[in-house]
Amino acid sequence: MNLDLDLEPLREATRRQMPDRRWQHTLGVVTSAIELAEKYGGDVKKAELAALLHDYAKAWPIDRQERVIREQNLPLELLDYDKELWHAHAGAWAVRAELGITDEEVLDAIRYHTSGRERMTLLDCIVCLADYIEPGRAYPGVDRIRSLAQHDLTEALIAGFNSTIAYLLETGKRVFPLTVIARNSLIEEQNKHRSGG
Ligand code: DGI
Ligand code: FE
Ligand code: FE
Repeated sequence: MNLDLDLEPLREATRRQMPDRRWQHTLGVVTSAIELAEKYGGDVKKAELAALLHDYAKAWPIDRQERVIREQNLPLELLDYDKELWHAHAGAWAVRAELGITDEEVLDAIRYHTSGRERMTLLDCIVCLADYIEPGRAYPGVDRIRSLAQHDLTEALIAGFNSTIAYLLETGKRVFPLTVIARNSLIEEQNKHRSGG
């Protein structure tokens, strides 16, 4: 797909899906994703596009998100876990169906931006981490994740997943297995890297 595409109509379409607070978050994720792509040698254009679209379905009514999951044959297992996980898969479907986005790497980065997945690509990591550290984020531990992001993308993302998993444990919620798999996979990556393999 031609990534020199005009982002302006996509910006407008995305902004229309959400209240202003969520749009400001989206702009923050775009800024952080571009910075991370520049720092870690990622594809800056794909990072910008995926970040712009990552929360496309986030503000949709929850029954609409559920309907997309059921009708478009997305993983039904999602419905057994926190509703916060649904918008990522519904959004990846929607930006293809409604906006004509066909780049599979971009679609995967959107699809897995909440849960993560095994062997996350650089683009997956950039979008997921940008979501954790964008300038508008304020939660306990965000500054430590921001500072880790200055020098180690994998370490920072592990810290992000640690904070999410800790929060889910504290609040008695189920943990989507793919998040545990994503964290384990990043730790394996890190160990390989550290042992020089
Ligand atoms: O959409 P955003 O709020 O910008 O951020 P997100 O897409 O990363 O969603 C994060 C929320 O998802 C966060 O409040 C925790 C919640 N969540 C619920 N269950 C899980 C989960 N996140 C992950 N990674 N794994 C889960 O099992
Ligand atoms: Fe999200
Ligand atoms: Fe987000």
